[in-house]
Amino acid sequence: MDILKKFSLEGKTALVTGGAYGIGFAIAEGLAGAGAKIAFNCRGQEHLEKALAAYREKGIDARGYICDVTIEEEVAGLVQKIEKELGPVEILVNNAGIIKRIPMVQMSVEEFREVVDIDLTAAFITSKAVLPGMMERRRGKIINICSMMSELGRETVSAYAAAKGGLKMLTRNIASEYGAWNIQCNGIGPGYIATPQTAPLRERQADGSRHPFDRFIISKTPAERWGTPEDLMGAAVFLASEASDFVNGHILYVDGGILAYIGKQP
Ligand code: NAP
Ligand code: GCO
Repeated sequence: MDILKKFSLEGKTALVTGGAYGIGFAIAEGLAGAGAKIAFNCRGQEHLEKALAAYREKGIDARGYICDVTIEEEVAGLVQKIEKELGPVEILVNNAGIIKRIPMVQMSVEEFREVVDIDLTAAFITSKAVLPGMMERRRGKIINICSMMSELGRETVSAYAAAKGGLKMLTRNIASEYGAWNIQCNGIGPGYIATPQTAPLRERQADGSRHPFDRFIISKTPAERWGTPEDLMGAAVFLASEASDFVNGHILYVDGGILAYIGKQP
């Protein structure tokens, strides 16, 4: 048996939400490397154009669309366009997300709702848009990008942790409700990854020293480094491929060992 064929995504269409840069871009690149046709979305024309150029530089003929994943009508239109241009969405990666680092007692309800809307409700919206087609074809892959905060809390990220904890359970519920249609819904839980989203946590201090949070993460990670978006490619290809057909409702943590480690003695 050619076991590598189990990891092939040849001819399958993947939608990566928020795939203009960061983790989404790297996951899309990895899926393309395994043969998938790539569709991605973001909210801004400038990000879209930069992303299309970046995909072309990588030799990837990605299709990009402007779509806000919190707006059901926009998502419905996105899926229709992709199905028309690339074919049915067989792989959905719910990656789009934001974070607001604000102490809970200072956070407004609107700010809390915005984070939950994008990081959790949007995954419900996009999954609901692709599930009927997956059910009809009796196969499909949904991958939700969870987080360390699906398991752990920390100061200032109450909305984000609530959303990512909910996303873990939405993942398990989709797996439970649609497994009978040969649809697998799993999560990837990245550790601390060097992207624009975490740039504020890695900024050099005025004296040129590392950010205290940067030093903290290094001390909490057995790998003694931040992850890169590319570290997530293999997990994404695995969960998008036939190789994971009997894996369902699982959150695969790609965190350099943070969740296993008490942390280095100061
Ligand atoms: P990022 O660099 O901030 O990228 C986020 C992406 O989401 C951008 O492409 C952004 O595009 C898009 N986006 C945000 N809101 C959107 C909306 N309403 N509709 C459509 N697109 C939207 O973040 P990242 O670090 O790559 O993180 C990607 C995912 O991984 C997020 O879900 C994040 O929570 C999760 N994660 C990140 C880390 C980490 O350490 N970086 C670790 C664990 C999990 P536009 O702004 O142009 O729309
Ligand atoms: C933070 C970070 C984290 C990461 C990621 C960790 O402020 O703690 O942004 O939330 O983004 O989610 O897995």
